[in-house]
Amino acid sequence: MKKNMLMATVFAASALLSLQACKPKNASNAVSGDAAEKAYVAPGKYDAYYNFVSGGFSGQMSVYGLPSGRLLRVIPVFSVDPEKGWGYSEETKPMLNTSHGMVPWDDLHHTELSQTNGEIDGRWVFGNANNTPRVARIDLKTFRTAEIIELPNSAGNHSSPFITENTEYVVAGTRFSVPSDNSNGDVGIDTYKENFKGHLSFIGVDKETGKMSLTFQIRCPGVNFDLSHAGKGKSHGWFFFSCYNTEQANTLLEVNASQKDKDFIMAVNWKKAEEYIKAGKGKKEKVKYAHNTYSDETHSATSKIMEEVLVLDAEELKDICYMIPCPKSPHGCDVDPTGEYIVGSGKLAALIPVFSFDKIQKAIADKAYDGEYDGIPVIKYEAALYGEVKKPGLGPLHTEFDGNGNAYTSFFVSSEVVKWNIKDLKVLDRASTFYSVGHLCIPGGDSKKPSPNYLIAYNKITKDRYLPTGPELSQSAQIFDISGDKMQLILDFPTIGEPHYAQAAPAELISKNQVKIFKIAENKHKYATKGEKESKVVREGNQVHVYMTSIRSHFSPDNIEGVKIGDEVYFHVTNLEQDWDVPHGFAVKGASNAELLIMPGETATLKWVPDRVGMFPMYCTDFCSALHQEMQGYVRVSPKGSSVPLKFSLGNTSASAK
Ligand code: RUQ
Ligand code: CUA
Repeated sequence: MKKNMLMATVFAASALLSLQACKPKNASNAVSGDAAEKAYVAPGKYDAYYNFVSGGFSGQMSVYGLPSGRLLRVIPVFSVDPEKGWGYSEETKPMLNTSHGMVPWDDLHHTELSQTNGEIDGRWVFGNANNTPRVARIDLKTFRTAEIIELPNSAGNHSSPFITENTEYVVAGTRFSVPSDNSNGDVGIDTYKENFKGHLSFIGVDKETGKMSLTFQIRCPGVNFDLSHAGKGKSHGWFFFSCYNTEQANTLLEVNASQKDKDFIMAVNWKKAEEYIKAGKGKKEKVKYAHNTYSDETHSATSKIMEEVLVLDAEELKDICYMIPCPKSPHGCDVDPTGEYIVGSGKLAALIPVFSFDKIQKAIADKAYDGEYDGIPVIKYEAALYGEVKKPGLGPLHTEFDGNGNAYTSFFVSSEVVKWNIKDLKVLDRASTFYSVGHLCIPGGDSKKPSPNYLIAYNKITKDRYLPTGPELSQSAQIFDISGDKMQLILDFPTIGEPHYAQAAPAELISKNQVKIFKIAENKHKYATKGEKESKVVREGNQVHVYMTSIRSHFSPDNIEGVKIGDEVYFHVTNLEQDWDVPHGFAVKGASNAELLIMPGETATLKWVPDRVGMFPMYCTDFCSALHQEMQGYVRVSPKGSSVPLKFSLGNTSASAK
């Protein structure tokens, strides 16, 4: 009997959610005449914005130009990338180190650009790893991942990497609550309510260098933290997190975590938390997490295992966290440019609640509470609520803002974007997406100063939108012109991986700071070879170090003999070029690592363990000049114990050819 009821609920829930791909009407004529012109960027012309798009299960971040939708770059972050040697070169392997050892893949959901005074400053972009909890910082001078920090006490770092208005902190809330790392994790899964905790991590960011450090964590009740955003302006000093599974279920969450009419948005007073840290209220706990940094001077990464974290307990310190009831399984949690309005998007709700920061403050002062949730005060819904947007659509997920008093919310189930006015909560416009839309992006849309020309919708399921490509079809982004009263679809473009959140910044903010080459004179790599004359091959026991240079169009040396079975060969290749956009590549037959792609002035190392006797060609993989195809050489491998002496040369014509 009980089982039947359970199954009935399962069917009801899945019936609702399988409405996931309703095909909008008028799909074919949704684009009007002048659309192409609006998205057109002529050959040789630049786009107006950089768009940083999360790659989801690709673990990378991709960069597109807006409004053209042209793909400019894929930045390797948490996943190995053979194209760029990321995670394969000896220099970059430490970047993917974790307390579990090397984890060569992750699931990157959100991108967040650094801010100064609540405005995008074009210095760094952050990304989160949703599987093995990590946060990465990408340097926008080089478009390379500069730092990755792992998060202890966490599992599934989803509500991350959201930042405060001066990039004081990058914040990360755990999606899965788990027993804390220094407690016994070998407990029954059904002891969720007693043993599972949710942790929020506050990662400090150095103002000058961007260097991250895990400043403190807040221990919270066991729930699933889903998304978050920082307060800004008047609400600077606060953070807001959506939570689901406040039922604290440990199985069949589809049903068991959809029981309550309302879950919560948790408001966190992080300035207060800082005071408690200063007052010594944090407890040091033994944990283990990796902190990896990449240096543009040594062109190498180092990984350090950290062993301690400062933890504040939200239940003990009653005035840092407050729960605000929010219908129903909230996902997105977005703060408008003024910092006054906090929008919660309940995946199963038929309305959008808008909370008021002023009212939340008053409710706290008046203690307008509805009891506690696991020791955290619960503010009365009405006491925090500014108002509700009625009948906006089905399955609201995320909201962005245009800075002109309007909000745009995505609806997964009804496949549309809905524009509404924040003050009077009236729906102003709706536009179909093709099909199930997730995140939205307006350039600067979560800052104090959006630039509201375009809105991009990132869609999950594209069905018949593009030419079919077997069982898996491309995910899709769609650009809407939002400069007028009505949203106008102007372009579809396919994306890499599965896009979740994305952000965009005016192009000139970033393009003016680009590093074009690394100065060879400043190369501090241990194995750098700064001129062809210094190139050499050195044996140290069974290790053979090749100090190699590359320049159009040869390697030095390009003939190597005397390598034997049992040797480990390290090719340390320095690219001697000092011109923009002249990388050289390097590959050797049979290597179990990917190629190297070496930028001008940089040194990179390929480790190769030859497995058989014979002749092994090596070559440049990047078409660098008219004689690129000639950029090649040989390594001779002899048997173990052979007496062939170690020899290396460039331009020596052999005896037989004379
Ligand atoms: S998610 S589609 Cu940010 Cu991972 Cu909402
Ligand atoms: Cu160097 Cu091709």
